[in-house]
Amino acid sequence: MRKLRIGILDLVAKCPNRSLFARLMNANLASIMPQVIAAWCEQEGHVVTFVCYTGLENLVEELPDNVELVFIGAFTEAAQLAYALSNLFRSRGAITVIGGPHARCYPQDALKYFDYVLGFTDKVTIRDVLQDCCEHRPIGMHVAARQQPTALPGVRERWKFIESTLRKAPLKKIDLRGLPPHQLLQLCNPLPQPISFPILCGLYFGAPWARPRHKYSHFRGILSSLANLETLSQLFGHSRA
Ligand code: B12
Repeated sequence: MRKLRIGILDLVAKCPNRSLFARLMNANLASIMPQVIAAWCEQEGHVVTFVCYTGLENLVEELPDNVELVFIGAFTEAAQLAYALSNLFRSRGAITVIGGPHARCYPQDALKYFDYVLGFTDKVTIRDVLQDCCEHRPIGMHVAARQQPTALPGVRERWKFIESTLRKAPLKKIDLRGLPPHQLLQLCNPLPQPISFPILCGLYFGAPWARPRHKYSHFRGILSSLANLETLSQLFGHSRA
């Protein structure tokens, strides 16, 4: 397979927003799947540029002009922005893919604006898109795995992409660095954590709400949590000790 230049956009915001709330909070709403897809694309040998759009970035400048394939993750709130971006990248010669809540809820609408619309997405789905990677216009191609992925890359594999998003989240950054590993574990307990719950869950557990109901999944989940925690304690805990 030829090496592709890939752009991945996680649309947390639907438009520019420089409010204090957006600066402090928006990066906490980042999704896990764009990071997962970035890691899978790199594992397939492609070159990835990853951007979590929180409303502060200049989107036109953030992705290189010459990306050949663009993945966009969007809620329906940001669907209009996603469609406009798809149009822009297509006009520059790129192939575009949408995934996430909007693509799951309204695939028929999204198909009018994207080459690929993804439902459930696992590594095989991504590999299929990477191998096909061609125009599907005027109506895109709907691609979906039969079920949710049974495993997701952990913190170590996703770290490059997590880190670029963490830099945009001043509150959470303080949370993480001040805490020893056993408190990190408590934070990972899926109880309400007003500021850092969503991204912490994604970060440590690989989105526990997304785990498949499988007889070994709990055990596997614990193992992967421990691996993620070990990585995090290496990254944060030991440097403080
Ligand atoms: C956890 C959660 C949150 C968390 C984390 C959100 C996040 N950024 O990840 C928090 C609390 C922050 C949140 C906030 C909101 N949420 Co919410 N949330 C959920 C919930 C419960 C689970 C989603 C999840 O992470 N699943 C785990 C992942 C791994 O699985 P998945 O979502 O099914 O995704 C699969 C595919 O869609 C695909 N995929 C997912 N993302 C991407 C990205 C790309 C690029 C690709 C190719 C594929 C892909 O791969 C996955 C594996 O198969 C869902 C309800 C549900 N049960 O699905 C609602 C849900 C997604 N949320 C919803 C809404 C409306 C919101 C808010 C807009 C609410 C609000 N008014 O503020 C905000 C928006 C936040 C933002 N801008 O980012 C709606 C979305 C509806 C829509 N059409 O957009 C849902 C469906 C709930 C509902 N039924 O109304 N949410």
